[in-house]
Amino acid sequence: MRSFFDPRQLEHAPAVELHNGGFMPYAETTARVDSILAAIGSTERPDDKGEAPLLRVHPQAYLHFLKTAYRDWKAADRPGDAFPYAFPVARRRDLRLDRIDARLGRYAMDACSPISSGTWSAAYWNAQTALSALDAVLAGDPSAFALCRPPGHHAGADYVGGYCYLNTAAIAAEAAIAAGRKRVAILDIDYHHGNGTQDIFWARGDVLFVSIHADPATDYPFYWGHADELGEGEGEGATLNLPLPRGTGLAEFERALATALHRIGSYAPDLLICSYGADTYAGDPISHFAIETADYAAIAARIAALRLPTLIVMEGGYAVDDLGANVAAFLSGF
Ligand code: OKP
Ligand code: ZN
Repeated sequence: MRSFFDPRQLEHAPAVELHNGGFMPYAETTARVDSILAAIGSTERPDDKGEAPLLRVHPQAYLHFLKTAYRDWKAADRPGDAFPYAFPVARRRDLRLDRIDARLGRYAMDACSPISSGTWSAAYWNAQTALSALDAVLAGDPSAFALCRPPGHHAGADYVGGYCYLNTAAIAAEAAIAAGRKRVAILDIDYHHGNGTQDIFWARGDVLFVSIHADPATDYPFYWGHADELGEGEGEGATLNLPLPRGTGLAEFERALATALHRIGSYAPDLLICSYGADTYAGDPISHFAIETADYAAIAARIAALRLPTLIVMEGGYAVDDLGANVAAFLSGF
């Protein structure tokens, strides 16, 4: 399988995150990439397709914010990386936001996604990586792997969140539609619900969003991913959430996967995008499922049995020492 990655994705390296009331070392480290690269062998550099494919998902004002936030933070004489602290939860409208603090909160859903000096460059090349892997699939490869880092699935059209800045799966889905594909299915099997992807396609009937994740009653992102979220308007019924309890192992995961794959099969998409997180792993330091390394090959083989052209986009996975083996096992199942 062809795999894609750009070293500029490593330029995003925040020092700390706000976690359970204190600043802790940032869990979404560049060492994650080293682990994956060592296990999967060579990758190809993506082409540069510019900002047009990003703008199919994210507004220009949001991209401008991502490009300028760190510079503006430093211009305000702030230490470290840029963090938001005030959020317009009741109503968001077009206000002139002169303070960097106001802009940070306007374009964020949480305080888990600091902006560091290389965040824009990393997110930009991250998106290009997804787009070049998509090209391989559109050109006829049965599957391709985009080593996306930072992850993307918590980022909405105009908000950062959960270590995510640009929604790589959504950017790839829109690029596939622009290239003539009529129906795209996204299967998100990261431990955390992909709230950003769900939001972006909430009212869309041409993109099916199916997610298996930890029950938001116990786990981040809390406010999305409940079973009663079904989409709206044209998108009503094109969202399927399958929350599972902490402690879930392969057997229960595969029951949910069967439901997910059945729905995707009946939708009959032209393309499948799999948002793959290896944080369902038993040894993951921030998550609570019990999937083992070898299980990822079995899970992937079931997905591959759909026989759909499949783009695999990397999302989370924080057990750095075992991450490469988990990703390699998953890719081997295809
Ligand atoms: C990203 B992905 C605050 C605790 C919450 C956010 C988890 C983001 C996971 N620091 N952490 O879905 O793997
Ligand atoms: Zn996750």
